Amino acid sequence: MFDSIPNNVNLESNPKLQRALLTWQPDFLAWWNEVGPEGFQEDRIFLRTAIGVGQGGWANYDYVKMPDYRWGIFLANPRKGDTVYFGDRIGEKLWDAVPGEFRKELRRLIVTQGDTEPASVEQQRLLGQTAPSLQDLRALLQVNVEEARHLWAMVYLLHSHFGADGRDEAEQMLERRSGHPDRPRILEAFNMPIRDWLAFFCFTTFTDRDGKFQLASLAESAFDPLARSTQFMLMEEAFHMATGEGGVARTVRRSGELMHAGTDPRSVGALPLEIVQKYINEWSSASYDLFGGEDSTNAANYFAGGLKGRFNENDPGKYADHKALEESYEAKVFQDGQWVAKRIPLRRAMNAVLLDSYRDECARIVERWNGVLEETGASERLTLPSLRFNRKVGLYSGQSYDPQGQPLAAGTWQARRDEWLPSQADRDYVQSCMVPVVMPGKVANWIAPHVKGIAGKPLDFQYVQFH
Ligand code: BYC
Repeated sequence: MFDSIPNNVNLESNPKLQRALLTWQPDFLAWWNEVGPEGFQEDRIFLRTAIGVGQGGWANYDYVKMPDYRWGIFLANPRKGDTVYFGDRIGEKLWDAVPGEFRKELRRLIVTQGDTEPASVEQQRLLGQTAPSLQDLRALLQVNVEEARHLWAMVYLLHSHFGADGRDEAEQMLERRSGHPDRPRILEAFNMPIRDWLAFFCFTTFTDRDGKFQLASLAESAFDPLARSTQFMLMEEAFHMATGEGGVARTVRRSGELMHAGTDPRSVGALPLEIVQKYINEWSSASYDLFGGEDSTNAANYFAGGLKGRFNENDPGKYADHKALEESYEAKVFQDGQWVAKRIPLRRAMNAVLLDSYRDECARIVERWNGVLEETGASERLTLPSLRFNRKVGLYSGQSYDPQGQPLAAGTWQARRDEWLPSQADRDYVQSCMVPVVMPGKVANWIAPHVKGIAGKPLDFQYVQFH
């Protein structure tokens, strides 16, 4: 079996770990068959498979049936230094094993991270049925097998460093289900349904990008196996985010071109920009919540312990103070009818600091979508909602704000909700546009074509060979 799990963690020499993974693997495959992508399991998909960190490239492309995908376990190359560089333990040697005092916290971080991976596969399981092109179908299935590999990456850490507890957690990872009333996934955005491709593209833009920022901050961890696992995962994450950004860009290109020509997108089964805007509002705000509270003792403890750093914590010149004990973070909240400045000691504000970096990047993406609209000649523009909009977690969750971040009087939210977030009618309309297109090189009417194929292949390449 271990020939079939590509790895650079010396799996062959660790019989105990082999036994643990051998017990878990059939359950993983049963999970994949039950709630993985529906249909297509017998088809040959042109997929990227991670193969290592060697000089010949880290992945290869070939046709593979998804159940035969070789879900591997990889650590990125060692970091330059070998000591902890933030928090209270600066200068200590990086840890190869879990220190007893951080066992609970590290387990929790790894379980929370790991839980999102199968969750996203479950959320996306029906989308293959309505893919707007063969290349999009391939992209979806690529994202799905790689999220499943990320589950393997976290399960490897649980099995190799957390004993019986880790094995239990790995099993539970396969038992929770996205949106299940009794056994939901841990974080809320991973219980929201993704029923159409506009939601998929927004999810991969905004929610996968939370993944990027969380993985990047775990890649700073003093616990070296976690840091190097998440570093490797980031290489795959780039394609997922590009799928989202490119998908929304193609959607608004199509709508913008129609509008510029004087055609209402609805009249030809394409997507009006106001619906696109509502989806952006929904998925960006749900993803803001994924950063946790702006004022968080958990975050302070993670930073102090060296478990989770800031984005690019170790980049030269980025942060002058890696202890973060002196400074504070200021947030403005609306309380009792007025704006109040709230000062948070910096360590407790680490979620807010990470969220700010994330939002800056999201704002740049929305600007690129606006660049596409400009190219089409359409005058409409998209916006990114304020960090206060539609929050269920953190400082802004107790009061309603509009997308510009202005407070709303009691009762206004319910009355105006459908102006800002998709209504049932909006979702039904988007669903009605989702017609599958599987002819190579062809694309559904609501979205512009790709401009480039995958791995140098032409646009009309047979990305999926149906059985
Ligand atoms: N939903 O101290 P607080 C990805 C809980 S995405 C539900 O404010 P903390 C991917 C929290 O657990 C990246 N509950 O926040 C993307 C805590 O519970 P307790 C996933 C929430 O702990 C696409 C309480 O509220 N990775 O990879 O500092 C496809 C107070 O929490 C939520 C990670 O998240 C929520 N949104 O930060 C596939 C990294 N937010 O203590 C994959 C690991 C908070 O009261 N996780 N709570 O029981 C973490 O670093 C942290 O757990 C969080 C929360 C950033 C999520």
